Amino acid sequence: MPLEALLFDVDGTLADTERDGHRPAFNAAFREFGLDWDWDVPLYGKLLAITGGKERMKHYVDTFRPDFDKPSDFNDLVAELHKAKTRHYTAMLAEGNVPMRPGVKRLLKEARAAGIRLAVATTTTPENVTGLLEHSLGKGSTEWFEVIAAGDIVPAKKPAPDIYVWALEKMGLKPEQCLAFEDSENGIRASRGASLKTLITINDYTRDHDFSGAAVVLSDLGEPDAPATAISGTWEGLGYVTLESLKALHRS
Ligand code: XBP
Ligand code: MG
Repeated sequence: MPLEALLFDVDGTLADTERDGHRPAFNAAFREFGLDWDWDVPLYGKLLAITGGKERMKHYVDTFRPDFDKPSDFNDLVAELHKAKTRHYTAMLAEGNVPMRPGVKRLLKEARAAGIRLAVATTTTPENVTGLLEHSLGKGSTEWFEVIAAGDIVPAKKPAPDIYVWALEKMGLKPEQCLAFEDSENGIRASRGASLKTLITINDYTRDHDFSGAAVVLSDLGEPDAPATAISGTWEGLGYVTLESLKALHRS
């Protein structure tokens, strides 16, 4: 079956959003609410095991803050905190300080020009996706993506395959017609769970993750003047990921 579509994770894959984006946005929300919660870089790495911001905050309280006296409306507090966090995060995006990872824009443009269909499958909140696309990829780039599957649209977040299954159904595609792009173990468990061939680009938080089942694990997508390196699997491309090299990976 020919390659018809590319499905992209967002956080860690399109852009390095977690350490200097989501993390400080959570901390700003905690301060706003007068909480003494503070997520430093190593702690946030541990918390990333739980996908979804609301789920992550609940996990933090249960695991790291047994001293916290949960109010009876704890779920509402978490929802309000998450709204504040999203406000802080999208304000950061609007400043345009969260760049796309190497090769992302180049590859998306190449795929688009060749009529390859594009989609997003992510755990993060929908407005975070559009904010990142519009401010970091370019105005109007949200329209490049036929489907943006995000956030609470499916109740079971990654590593459940549901978000990918939802996107495939919406596009009327079989997994064999697509490639997925991920950066994390929870991400590849979701994409492989939906039977998608998956290309991994690692980042500082995910380099030691278990990427069993990946078609290839790369440092990044690379650029002509800054080639990607293969972490595992063979990569016979030009040194950077092109549509032609993706088609070869898809056939293999
Ligand atoms: C991303 C997530 C999200 C973000 C924060 O995972 O797990 O929770 O960290 O965004 P993936 P929200 O890259 O696998 O999609 O606070 O909006 O959830
Ligand atoms: Mg990710």
